[in-house]
Amino acid sequence: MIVVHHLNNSRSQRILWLLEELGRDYDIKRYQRDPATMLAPPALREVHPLGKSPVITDGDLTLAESGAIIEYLVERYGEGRLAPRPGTPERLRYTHWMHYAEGSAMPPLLLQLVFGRLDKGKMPFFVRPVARAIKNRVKASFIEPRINQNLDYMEGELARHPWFAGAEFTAADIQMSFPVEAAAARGGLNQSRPKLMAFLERIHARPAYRRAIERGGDYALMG
Ligand SMILES: N[C@@H](CCC(=O)N[C@@H](CS)C(=O)NCC(=O)O)C(=O)O
Repeated sequence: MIVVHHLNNSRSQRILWLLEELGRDYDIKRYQRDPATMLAPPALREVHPLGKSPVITDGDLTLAESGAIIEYLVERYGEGRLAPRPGTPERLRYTHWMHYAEGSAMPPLLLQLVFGRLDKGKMPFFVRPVARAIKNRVKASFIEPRINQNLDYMEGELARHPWFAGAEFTAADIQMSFPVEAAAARGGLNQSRPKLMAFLERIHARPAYRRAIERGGDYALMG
């Protein structure tokens, strides 16, 4: 049986969604973030040394990293679904987005989250204005331009075809859902980028997406 080690409000929601799309049976083992630090509990390190979510176990296999998990599940259980045929331009785009999601789109969104909290923690009162000034400067000069560059790129690609890999919905759209949702939550994505907003509407309307939310529980994006 496939077990998804699922942290609340996290990337592992994508794995539940994929398994629902594939119609596979699976179990969920739940972990809760520390409410103060938002970090995963130490119990996740007993499953995998990185202690992050998602991780799946499937028989003797333990696998971490969303992109690797998605590729494994599609290859092992997809029966040709949710991935374009190898050797096609669509397949190359599928591979591109599968890596781009975590390799390029997520890092500035994570920095946005970290710097957003820079002036919120405990600190002497006279340090707070300095922390706020550093935060605003890094956000304006480094983080936000990179988020916008990524959003412009994604918007442009979705203007060429409805899904990230081409005309058909694939597992690359599941992998890309997290950065697009994170950008809507904290990266300034709004109706000024209508293709990305339409993408969000279409994925949220998918029955498998909704079933995954029902099984997974709360899903408000953090990082
Ligand atoms: N690139 C990894 C990122 C994994 C990751 O950072 N997961 C977050 C949840 S969205 C996590 O476990 N955070 C808790 C922590 O770092 O303790 C993937 O896509 O699987």
